[in-house]
Amino acid sequence: MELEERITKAIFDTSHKYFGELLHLDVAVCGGGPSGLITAKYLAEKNLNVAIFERNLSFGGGIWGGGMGYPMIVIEKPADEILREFDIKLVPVEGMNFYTANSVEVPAKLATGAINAGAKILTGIFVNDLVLREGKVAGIVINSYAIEKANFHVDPLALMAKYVVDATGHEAYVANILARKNSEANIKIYGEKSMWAEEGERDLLDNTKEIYPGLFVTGMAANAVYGSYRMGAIFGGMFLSGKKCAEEILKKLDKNEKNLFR
Ligand code: 48H
Repeated sequence: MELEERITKAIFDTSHKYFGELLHLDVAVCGGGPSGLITAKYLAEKNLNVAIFERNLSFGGGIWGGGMGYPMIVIEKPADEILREFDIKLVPVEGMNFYTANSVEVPAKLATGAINAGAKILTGIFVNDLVLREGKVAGIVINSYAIEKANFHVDPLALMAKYVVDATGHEAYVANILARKNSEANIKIYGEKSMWAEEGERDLLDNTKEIYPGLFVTGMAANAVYGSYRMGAIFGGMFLSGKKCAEEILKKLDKNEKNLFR
């Protein structure tokens, strides 16, 4: 066999196995920004089969650019505790209840944490729809983002999941799809408001929840669904929201397993 052939075969064979493991996920996380990476880490470390689907070729969402291109983000307490778990360096800001962190180090280490915990990250994959079963979200519909961008009529593929997380940021893409295509779901999307950092950060935790059986929202998507404020380059809420989302899913999984064996 020529080397070229062996390279192709190695990629085909391993990809076949890799995709095979995604056919029935415990949790499908849509979007690989901070909230999605954190949700995935805390779920994967409980030995769940978790994958993140990110349309871009890189994960990290809105962190890389820091604040208007200055390579720093702000993290307020108590979210710093989460960053310490990912070994991210924090610089205290004098007289303030917050820290700065480097906007390149943060996404790199969040992704490392999620991958080391066992989560898979698929990039270049666009979540374009949901699978529904009897009033519950039961999976995601995916396509190559390159195909979507080229506007080719190529049918997507579907993956089943016990829970789906909308971590698509400002667009709340997945929740919007559910609302727009399925009027019987009766989901109202309020849309994000202008900037009010304190209120936006505060609301984020309350807004992080299951919005429809099987579908959770986290991060900016949660505020977009429930009509709360944007907050600029302060990210503590995103980290806390990602962790809360994982905890809520764990509670539900725990309850369902108990019901199963009752
Ligand atoms: C696959 C998709 C799809 C899709 C989108 O924007 P993000 O960083 O989102 P969060 O909520 O984790 O963090 C928000 C934060 O970055 C932010 O924007 C803040 C704090 N803004 C405040 C302000 O005032 O502006 O990441 C979402 C990710 C991105 O990487 C998208 O490419 C991806 O989701 N994505 N991936 N399928 N349909 N839609």
